[in-house]
Amino acid sequence: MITLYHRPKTRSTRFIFLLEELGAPYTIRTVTTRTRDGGGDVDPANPHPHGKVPAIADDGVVVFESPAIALYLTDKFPQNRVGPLVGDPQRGPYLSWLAYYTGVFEPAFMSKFMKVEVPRGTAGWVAVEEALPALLQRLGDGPYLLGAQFSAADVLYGTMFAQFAQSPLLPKSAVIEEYVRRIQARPAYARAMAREGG
Ligand SMILES: N[C@@H](CCC(=O)N[C@@H](CS)C(=O)NCC(=O)O)C(=O)O
Repeated sequence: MITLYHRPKTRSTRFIFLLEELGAPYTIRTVTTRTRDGGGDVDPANPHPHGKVPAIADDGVVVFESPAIALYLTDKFPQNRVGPLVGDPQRGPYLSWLAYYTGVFEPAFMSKFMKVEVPRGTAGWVAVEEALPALLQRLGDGPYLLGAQFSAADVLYGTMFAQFAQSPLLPKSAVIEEYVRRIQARPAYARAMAREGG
């Protein structure tokens, strides 16, 4: 049984969405975390090394970091084909876009938010002006990041785009708007919103 360590309206919400897509048995353990305004406490019940969410525990095996959790869950629950398995030609693109999410995409947006220039040749990520077109090209071909097949990569990027739809960090884009609509129209997304407790 999977336990999801969760705080409403955070990056852990998307894993309720993924677990619903997978049809996996799970329980939600709501925890506290430190917050942006300096409040909040690390919850001793949370096994994440920094007291962040998301984290999962699978009969005592702890997994943290969003791409790792996504991969762990889609490998463990392959029945609904939410992640290409070893041997599938889409496995390589799947792993790449999962890793890119926290290795490049989020840092690109965070650099922009913090008004930090991204030093070419030094930083492991790129400026958002370079990252976003790469994504939009994939999504323009769509309907999903891997083409016809919806995957857990779409859970990461789709929920991020949905969250920042109104942010000045994200340029207006019909491709993104349609992608977000497709993601939010999925029955599992509605079920997740009903369970997320925010
Ligand atoms: N790289 C992590 C980021 C996790 C993260 O920063 N989560 C935020 C909530 S959205 C958090 O728990 N913040 C509390 C803290 O920083 O202590 C992942 O993608 O899983």
